[in-house]
Amino acid sequence: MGDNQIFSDELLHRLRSSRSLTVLTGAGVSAESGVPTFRGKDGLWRKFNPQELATMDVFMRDPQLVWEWYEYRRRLIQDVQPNPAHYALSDLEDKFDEFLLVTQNIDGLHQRAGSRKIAELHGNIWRDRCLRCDRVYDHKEVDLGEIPPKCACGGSLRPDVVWFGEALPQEILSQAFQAAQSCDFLLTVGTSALVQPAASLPLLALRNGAFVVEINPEPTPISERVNESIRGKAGEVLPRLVKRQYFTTDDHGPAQKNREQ
Ligand code: BV8
Ligand code: ZN
Repeated sequence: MGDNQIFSDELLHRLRSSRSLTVLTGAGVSAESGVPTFRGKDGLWRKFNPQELATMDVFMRDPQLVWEWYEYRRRLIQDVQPNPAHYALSDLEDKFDEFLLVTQNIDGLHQRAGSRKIAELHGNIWRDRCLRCDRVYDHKEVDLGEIPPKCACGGSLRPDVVWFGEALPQEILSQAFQAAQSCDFLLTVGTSALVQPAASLPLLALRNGAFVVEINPEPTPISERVNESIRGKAGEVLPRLVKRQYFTTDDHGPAQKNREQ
């Protein structure tokens, strides 16, 4: 399918003339890096009940079990690499007066692909946080000899991610809402649009008159409501969108950003 069949003239015109782009990503953006999604057929959550494990009360009752689950997930993703979807989004961020990449992902792959303007709604699996003094640690510096590991203050550490029933970090959430309310283009990629409050961001952008485009191989609850829903994989569609949007066919590719080798 040629590019011009995927991207309507209106989509390209609106993206080219946009001064403020907000992107929302979910687990589907990391799927082509080999990171299992939550609800997909290979879903991470097929084997476990995430509503259970990703909660404070299970952690308080059985910190060992929850720590083991996160260690299992860290081992799954420690050797994966960013994929073309991550790099395409990193290429986009300097092309708009205002840009914010709002991610639900906790794998840190956007940062490794060179993205800087990021709001991590659900935290980051490579950080741990003290339950007592809130000090945040780089997971690499945490001694797992004891589970749960201890903070210098003696408190127990937990993964620095947002569990079900927990509030999202206030300043990051308001940054994301602000971006959704003020952007003129919002791209939502690789998310099943089920988890709140992240899932309300595209609808907020629609209400503010932004042009909203979804990229997902499957339909989602918002597919009928966005301006355009593209049935495709992030790693295939995003690089073509970035190329089409900035360069006619005879231009060179986007300037190579300093990328992780
Ligand atoms: C809160 C971090 C309140 C941890 C996560 C009704 C009943 C019960 C609860 C609720 C309810 N309504 C709302 C709630 C609250 C709940 C919620 O939304 N539940 C849902 C399930 C109904 N939300 C919360 O609890 C949030 N907190 O509301 O607090 C509050 C307020 C004030 C004070 C106190 C409390 C907290 C939500 C955050 C939970 N943490 N993760 C961890 O990961 O261990 S959620 C988890 O789901 C991940 O963060 C993930 O990112 C997120 C969303 O999933 P997706 O990213 O969309 O991934 P998924 O697998 O679902 O979909 C992948 C998609 O990719 C698919 O559509 C697939 O088609 C597509 N895809 C596949 N391959 C590709 C692709 N796309 C493109 N390219 C490909 N190649
Ligand atoms: Zn502490």
